[in-house]
Amino acid sequence: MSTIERAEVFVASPGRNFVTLRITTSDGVTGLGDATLNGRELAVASYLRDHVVPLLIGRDPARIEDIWQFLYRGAYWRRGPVTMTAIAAVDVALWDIKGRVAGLPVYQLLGGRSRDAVMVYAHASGTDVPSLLDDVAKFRDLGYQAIRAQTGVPGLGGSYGVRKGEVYEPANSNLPDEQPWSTEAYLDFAPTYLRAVREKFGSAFHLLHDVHHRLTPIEAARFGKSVEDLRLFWMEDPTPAENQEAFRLIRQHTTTPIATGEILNSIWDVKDLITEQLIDYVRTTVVHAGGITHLRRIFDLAALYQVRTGSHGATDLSPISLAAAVHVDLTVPNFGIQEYMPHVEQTMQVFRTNVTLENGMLDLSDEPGLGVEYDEKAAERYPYDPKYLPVARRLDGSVHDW
Ligand code: KDG
Ligand code: MG
Repeated sequence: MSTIERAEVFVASPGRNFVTLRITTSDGVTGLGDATLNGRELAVASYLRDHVVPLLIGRDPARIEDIWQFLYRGAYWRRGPVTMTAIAAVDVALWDIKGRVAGLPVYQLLGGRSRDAVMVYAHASGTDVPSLLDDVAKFRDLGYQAIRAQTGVPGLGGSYGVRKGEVYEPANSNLPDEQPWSTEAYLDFAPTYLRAVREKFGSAFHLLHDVHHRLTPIEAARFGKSVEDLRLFWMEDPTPAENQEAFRLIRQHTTTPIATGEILNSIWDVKDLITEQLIDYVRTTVVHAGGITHLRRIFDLAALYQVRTGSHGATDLSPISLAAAVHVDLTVPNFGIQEYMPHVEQTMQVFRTNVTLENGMLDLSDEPGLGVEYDEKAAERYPYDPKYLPVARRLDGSVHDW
């Protein structure tokens, strides 16, 4: 029987920080898992190195479900982003190994294709309305069928979701960058720029918007109502995810579809949102919600309630996670959309993948496993570079949700 012989954790910063797990079996087969938790990378690296790797050595890599249960139930202290990201890295690496051993891409092991390719949404942003409209035009001309629109709010420096240069990188500072926030200004401004996008481009593509946990339930209800005629594909994270009752109130007031889940980590975190049909899209990911094994479970539950998938896919998810997401997205019956932001060149020197983008759709070729290689030597050129995500403060100086 083949056993797990080695599990190594790499922390590197090829363009941004990534934590990568590589599991090697006694037959010399390797599998890769992403363990990146933006701004808290070393917590997951230590969880893996100090508490998980010793448990893996000698186990049968084919027993993915059993290893998942062992790491989850066996830890006693359950859930949470650090634990679930560490378990995800192991799970994804084991699916990679299973595919390589079988000589099949992971999506074949998951039941094969339900679709030919995976629709993604691009991130258009600007510092003001004209620059946002130029950016939207750029993505439309590149063939994207869905575009998320964000701009800074006038009079407030810096806001989530706005790119500086080619890539959006929110973890931008050695200590948190404290950014001002005014809900009143946002609520006045955001509907006007979303309207400007529809007025200029019509309904030629799906339009998305991320509220990034900034509103109270009644504010979110008002926002959703005020943009109903714009037919958003979704409004994302209207309120902080902890208060799930909030979604009930929002639902009572608006038909704008709701997406949430990028910071939720388990099926228990999304159970009520799904079973009470309080959301339309669940945004949990392979990397932060326990890997392929657990994400499939969440998506199957969602399918029962006509909730579709819309996995998080910002650049702080490594190319391993993007590939794993595409394998899952290709197979699940209730796929909705996949978030996609291209990684920078340094990142792609370290992670080589077979994921392709054409007409706003992702696909991958039939290499066994996930189809990703990690170049350890190249990664050594990019040492860890600690960075924090920003913190938002209201204009009176008090802390707001970022
Ligand atoms: O690390 C935080 C980012 O992944 C997050 O701010 C991006 O909200 C985000 C999104 O929808 O991509
Ligand atoms: Mg988001």
